[in-house]
Amino acid sequence: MNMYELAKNEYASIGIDTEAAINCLKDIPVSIHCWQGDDVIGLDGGGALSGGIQTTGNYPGRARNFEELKADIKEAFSLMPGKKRLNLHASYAVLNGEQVDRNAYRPEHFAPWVDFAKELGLDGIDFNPTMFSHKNVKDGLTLSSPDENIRKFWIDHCISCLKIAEYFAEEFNSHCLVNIWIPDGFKDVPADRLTPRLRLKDSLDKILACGYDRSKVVVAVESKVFGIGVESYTVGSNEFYQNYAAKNDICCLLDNGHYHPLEYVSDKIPALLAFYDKLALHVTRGVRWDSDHVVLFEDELKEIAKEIVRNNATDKVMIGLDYFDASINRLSAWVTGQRSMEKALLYALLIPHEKLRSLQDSSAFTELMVAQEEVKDMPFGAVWKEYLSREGLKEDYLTEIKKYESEVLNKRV
Ligand code: RNT
Ligand code: ZN
Repeated sequence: MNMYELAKNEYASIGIDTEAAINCLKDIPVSIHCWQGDDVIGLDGGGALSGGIQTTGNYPGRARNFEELKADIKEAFSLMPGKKRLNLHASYAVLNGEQVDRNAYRPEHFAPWVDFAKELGLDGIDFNPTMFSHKNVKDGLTLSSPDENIRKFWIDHCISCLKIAEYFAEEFNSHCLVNIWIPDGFKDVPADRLTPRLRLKDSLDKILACGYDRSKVVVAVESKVFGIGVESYTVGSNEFYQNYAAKNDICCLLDNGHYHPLEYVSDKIPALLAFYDKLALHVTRGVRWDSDHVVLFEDELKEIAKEIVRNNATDKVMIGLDYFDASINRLSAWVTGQRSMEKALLYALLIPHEKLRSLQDSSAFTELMVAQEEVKDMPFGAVWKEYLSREGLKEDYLTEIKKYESEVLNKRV
């Protein structure tokens, strides 16, 4: 018997069907962010990265244009198992020299991305208005700015993004998630915490009132605890957006770097599933703060995956990735993070949740602790390797990436 057969038998002895787990995993879509490839710079010349987020490191080979970014995405995606979606920011518009600002972007500016995503056989495209790295981020504010013209510009940007999202949804016959994140906040103690939030609320109302097709486009709002340079106050806080989303029948997007380090998104997922049909994630890895390190196969990632799987929420939780590391090979960063997410989902699919749940419900906490520890010793690695091989992949991706580095990335000087 090979390793997989042995593992299959061992999992069967605890009531787990590894074939069913593998079949389920390959159909769970993961939305992969385009912005790991170019350090969140974008293609529209908006300006240096701003908004309290930062990419650090200077590893050679950053994609500097659309062609390079496409080539890197193609290479990286070819090493990722499972069903993939592409997550684009509006700043990745392909403008071909046209003088058009973000409040007037049109579907045609993203048609080359649609062609590319189809060429790669992707499941769909998700989208994000880009309300940072632009001259109209005035005094750090966008949708909550006291300047009406600034607010109007960003409202129009979001509305244009909703139209583009409808186009994506139609092209792929699959929903498009539009995630609204703004950097708005204050460095130091505010004199008024309410009015900026009322302005944000009004801006969101105006955006949602544009009449987008709710059967195609899913709108989410992403909260945050703080950003660099805006440490004292964030307009789009967790409470603000959760209430806004609930009252307006839209979605919350939870980025696990956006809470106090002792607050866990794995605990927030089931809290929201009690109230929402859908919710979205930005899976990241914060090291002491919202540092957006590459996602690794760690405890909190496993807990997040467990909450998705054991609550039968693989079609309710829209999984997206959000990290950017410029200190290591960017393709390796991409693949390592995506594979970690896939691993965590597989790990969660191989847990006897019903049995554990019944131990909890019968207050058999001694048995529950022992059983949960036993799961950790199961031959997970053999099932992971089998999944990769069925996806036409090997465990080793670094050899291929190093080859690409020497043949392609190192020539970008
Ligand atoms: C910033 C948010 C936001 C961005 C991306 C680029 O803290 O996490 O989601 O990282 O939109
Ligand atoms: Zn995020």
